[in-house]
Amino acid sequence: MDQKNIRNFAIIAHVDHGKSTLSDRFLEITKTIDKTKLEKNEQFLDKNPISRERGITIKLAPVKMIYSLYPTLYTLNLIDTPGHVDFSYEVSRTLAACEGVILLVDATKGVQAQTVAHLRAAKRENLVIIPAINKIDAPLANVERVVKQLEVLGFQKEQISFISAKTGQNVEQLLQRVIIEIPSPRGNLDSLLRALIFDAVYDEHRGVVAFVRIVDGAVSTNSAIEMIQSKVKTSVIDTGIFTPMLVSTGILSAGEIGYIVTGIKNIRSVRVGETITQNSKFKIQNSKLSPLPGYKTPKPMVFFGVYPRNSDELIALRGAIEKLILIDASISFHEEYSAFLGSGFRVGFLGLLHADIFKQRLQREFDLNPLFTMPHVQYEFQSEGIYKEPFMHLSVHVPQEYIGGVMTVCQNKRGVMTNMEYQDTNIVLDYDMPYAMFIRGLSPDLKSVSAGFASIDYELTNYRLADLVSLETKINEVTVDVLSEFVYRDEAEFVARQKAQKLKEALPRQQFRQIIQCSIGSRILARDEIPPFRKDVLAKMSGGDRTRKDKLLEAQKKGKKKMLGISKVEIPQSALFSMIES
Ligand SMILES: Nc1nc2c(ncn2[C@@H]2O[C@H](COP(=O)(O)OP(=O)(O)OP(=O)(O)O)[C@@H](O)[C@H]2O)c(=O)[nH]1
Ligand SMILES: [Mg+2]
Repeated sequence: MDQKNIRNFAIIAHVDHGKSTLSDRFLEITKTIDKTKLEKNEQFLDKNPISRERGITIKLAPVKMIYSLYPTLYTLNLIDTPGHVDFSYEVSRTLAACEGVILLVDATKGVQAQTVAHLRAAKRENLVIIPAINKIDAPLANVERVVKQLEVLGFQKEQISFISAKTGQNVEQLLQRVIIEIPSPRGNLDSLLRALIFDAVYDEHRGVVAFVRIVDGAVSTNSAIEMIQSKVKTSVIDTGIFTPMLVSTGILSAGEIGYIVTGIKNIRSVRVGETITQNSKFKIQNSKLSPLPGYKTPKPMVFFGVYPRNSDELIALRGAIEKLILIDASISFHEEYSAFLGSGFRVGFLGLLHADIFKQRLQREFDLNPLFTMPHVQYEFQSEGIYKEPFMHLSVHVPQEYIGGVMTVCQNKRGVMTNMEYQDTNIVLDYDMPYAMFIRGLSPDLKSVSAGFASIDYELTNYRLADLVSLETKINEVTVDVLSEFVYRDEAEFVARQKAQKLKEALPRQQFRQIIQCSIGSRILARDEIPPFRKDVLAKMSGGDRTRKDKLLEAQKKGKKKMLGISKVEIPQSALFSMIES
């Protein structure tokens, strides 16, 4: 295919603004997928069952379409992207594979945080941007307001397409704009292969399948290839295009988007952002080849302890995690041990949604329901008692009427406002805030004070000193490792009291007294106790002399003491789980 008849583009937007639905219409117009099939499977490119069920895209999805704009037949490579902030990195890598984007804005919601964030990223890549307002059919559509918001972002009304991805209104004209306005790729067909890996999936039988944009040269089945940075070498098992199913073509050349089956067994050695080149006698030239600009590798930010509820499920759990990290290189994990829960794993995710999806996959695909401990972020240990925590730059987009609530929430979450800007009827508030606020309810709190209208975007900035203390929970002087955590010093007392109280409610009585303590080092912040069952040793004695009674009581006391002294603290599993899981 002549490069000048190729267009590589993505649809970007805030979550739920209609990207996947618009993709459906494009698939229909280009007859890539049969209309009846599309009717049965809305958001056709969301192949993942969890995606389908939640109505949310979690993975970018490329598809090749053929469209005739008289008198030419064009190849349109479309990449549908996820909108949720947890998966923003999927958007950034998509952009590097394209020459242009459709920026979609929901007419009922207007410009939201990811609209602005993705627009900024597309501008950074110097892409052609086609703005489109979607859902003009919706009763709540406020097209004029959204036009104003787009004008604030630098677009002119004349540039904007007004569409309904649902009814198909004006969608074909939008597709034609892609051909007319987005430039064709300009790779060098005759030079050495350079292919940018923008995604990778794992196939149990064929190893890692790299999703690539061929920048220069060509690649074919059986070619010897090499990754420029990792130096990993292999031979191409198969190569082809997305229909969106993988269909072999045996060759891909400059300007095209497709896949390369590498046979490599470890997804971590096929890094997204890597450049693939030829591995051949051209070695000398190879070494002069510059790698293509890669992407930021996503870093796990939220960590959970993941423990089998039953120790005989440990092996199955390890196997499942190993399989899942094979297909998702952004998850980190290592083994860990808890005196109370036994062997388990520490698993790191991009965010809470990412973790939630992982949890669901364990259940669905592996029939496993392990215990997830309280989430935490990674702290940097500086020196004795001195810690740093990750900070972010947070932008909150919200209609003016909810500004008060948003400011209160952000203040309570240790946010420091750095900027406030009016964008038509919307306000954008910028904050410096600890990233850990995401695991302390930031998103739901913002939603609840804004009737669901607040939307957020964040960028990690740096690690900053944090006044953190390690709050330990002890039962009868034994530290319960899985209940200990880092808390801010000024919240420690409150958290300690809450914890002790909750534990008191969760623990059943025992034969012995149970003393609950929450402390920082030797300083006890909260103390509670659960009295023992009182075995009524005297009940069966009628009368009897005083000394005998005393003797018995003494014996019982000793028994208790013994219990206290020697018995290991045993917490019933259900009680401990209920403490951890909430
Ligand atoms: N009324 C109306 N609803 C639409 C239109 N386009 C999409 N929707 C609805 O909006 C919801 C979200 O659509 P999706 O296509 O899944 O949105 P998305 O942008 O792909 O969402 P994420 O991938 O999760 O970010 C669905 O319920 C669609 O049916 C439209 O033009 N009009
Ligand atoms: Mg989608």
